[in-house]
Amino acid sequence: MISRMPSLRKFMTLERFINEQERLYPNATGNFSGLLHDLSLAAKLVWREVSKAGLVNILGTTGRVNVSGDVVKKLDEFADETIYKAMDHGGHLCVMASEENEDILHIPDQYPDGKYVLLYDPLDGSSNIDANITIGSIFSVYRRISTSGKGTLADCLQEGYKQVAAGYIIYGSSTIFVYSTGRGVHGFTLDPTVGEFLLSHENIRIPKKGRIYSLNEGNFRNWDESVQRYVRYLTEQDKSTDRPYSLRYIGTMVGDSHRTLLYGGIFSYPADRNNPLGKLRLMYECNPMAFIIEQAGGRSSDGKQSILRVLPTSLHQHTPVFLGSEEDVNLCEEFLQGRR
Ligand code: FBP
Repeated sequence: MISRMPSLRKFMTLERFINEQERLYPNATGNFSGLLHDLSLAAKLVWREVSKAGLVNILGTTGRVNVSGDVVKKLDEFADETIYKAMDHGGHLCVMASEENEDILHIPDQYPDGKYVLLYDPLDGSSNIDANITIGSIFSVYRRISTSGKGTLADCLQEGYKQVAAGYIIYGSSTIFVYSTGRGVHGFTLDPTVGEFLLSHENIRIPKKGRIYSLNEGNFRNWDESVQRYVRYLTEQDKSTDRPYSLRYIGTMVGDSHRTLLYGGIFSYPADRNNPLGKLRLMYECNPMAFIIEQAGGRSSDGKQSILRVLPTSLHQHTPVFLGSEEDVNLCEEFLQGRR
């Protein structure tokens, strides 16, 4: 007898979930699902290299420097090529852009151009790779705005609220594929024994308020006075407002944002004297993470407005970023905007 017990949910693979979501759209062509399927394969291929990084000659640097002046790690390069190759032939995309490449990445002529655009950070948290600390990959999907043929820079430079999907893969104690298509945020944990992402976190909701703040406090002296005053406020003693908050900082945006999504609180990389526009990239890091956090009931901000409303002007532009629980980001904005 087939039991109807809820435990059957645990056999919900990412593949099956994507197909079931597609059935909710009667006019769906399968293109979008195909794109997400290819992304999940790319994630498994990157996970395979990441999980044995210490054993194969893939730690260390390539000696190259990317467009943002970061030294390119071998695993960065591997992940970049792997995601590009997994995504270039499915006929779902008309153009891609990667944090590791200065210009947009065209679809090879032998493959058809599709109606979607993919932006990705192949490996987030590069400074943590060789120390075997949590790292991740981040992706962001838009519909093309150009009509046909090869995609363009304009297809890539769309505001974050126009994303049709976004997500990340976190390579930590376990590997989790977290994404949203605008219908809630869901997480799938990789079961290496069957090579499948299985539903483990359905419809994630971020707590309204947290007790954790996450930023590189080593930059304190270089911050604007309003940011200093906000962080000082979080570290004062006052039980009635859950202060002092606890400081947690991995130095990998995916890891710090994932913890913030589950536990609440705030993650931030403010502007400072060394990074007057912040350090993190709008298109590859901040837009997709802001989409996830806002879909889960949280908030994002560049200090003035939602990250998703920031007008992109260049592929590799940076932005100050504050994201997390609604009440925490609201409070942070009060300090940043001098209302407190
Ligand atoms: P990349 O590794 O993709 O370049 O990402 C930048 C990043 O590592 C983020 O993941 C992280 O939040 C931040 O930089 C850490 O910066 P810092 O070392 O200055 O605190």
